[in-house]
Amino acid sequence: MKKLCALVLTLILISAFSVYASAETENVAIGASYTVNGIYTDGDGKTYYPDENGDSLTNNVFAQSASYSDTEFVGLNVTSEFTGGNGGVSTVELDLGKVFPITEAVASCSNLNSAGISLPGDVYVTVSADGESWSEPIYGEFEVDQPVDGEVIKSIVQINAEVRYITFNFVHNTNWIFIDELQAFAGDIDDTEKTEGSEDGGEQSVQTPQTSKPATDNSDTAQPDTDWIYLTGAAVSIAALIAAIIYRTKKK
Ligand SMILES: [Ca+2]
Repeated sequence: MKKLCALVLTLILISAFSVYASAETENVAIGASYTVNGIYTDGDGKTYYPDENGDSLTNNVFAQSASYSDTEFVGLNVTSEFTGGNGGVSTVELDLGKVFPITEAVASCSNLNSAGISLPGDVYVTVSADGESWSEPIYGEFEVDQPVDGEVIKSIVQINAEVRYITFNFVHNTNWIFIDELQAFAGDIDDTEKTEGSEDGGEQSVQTPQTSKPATDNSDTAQPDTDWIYLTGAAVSIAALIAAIIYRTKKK
């Protein structure tokens, strides 16, 4: 009987911590390679607010403030050769190195209107597992409804797909967009979309998330779900520990 109880308690603890572990997400974009399209070069070949070391966007370092003088920022300009020829949309092509179950992608942007730097009018991504078959655009939402001038603001894009390549598209409101970090979080993907789309024949390795730009604020939905899983796991663990203590106390 004692062994059975110990076994049951062990299984409860293992399952609880498994739930906790699976609820975690990890930024798998750290150190990933990327290509920036939209850095401005003038007629003399001088570049402005460049990506000095070619790693600013995935070095897991964030700017200290929204100031354009912080070298963590890469400046994207609407009059750059690429962006001017791309309808006023700068892009960053991110390669994660291999396929991951990506829950969401995040772009960190300066909001410094006094210096002519504004948040993108829109941030949207397209994603691919193989670099050939791409999703429809998936739009992000800023982390706050009313971004404060002078702060760095994140745009969060819900992905929920198996992807390796993520192309961020930044639609310019004004001349300048400044980005200091891009993130891609891997974790348990919500496969609701996959289930609904299973009638397509299942040939495509990339799910095609709905092109959506929700008017309502759904940006917090994923995080509370994760929190509830974590809290449930923690509660089960605590209950199992208390039960073990009571059991041992009674045995004495
Ligand atoms: Ca950075």
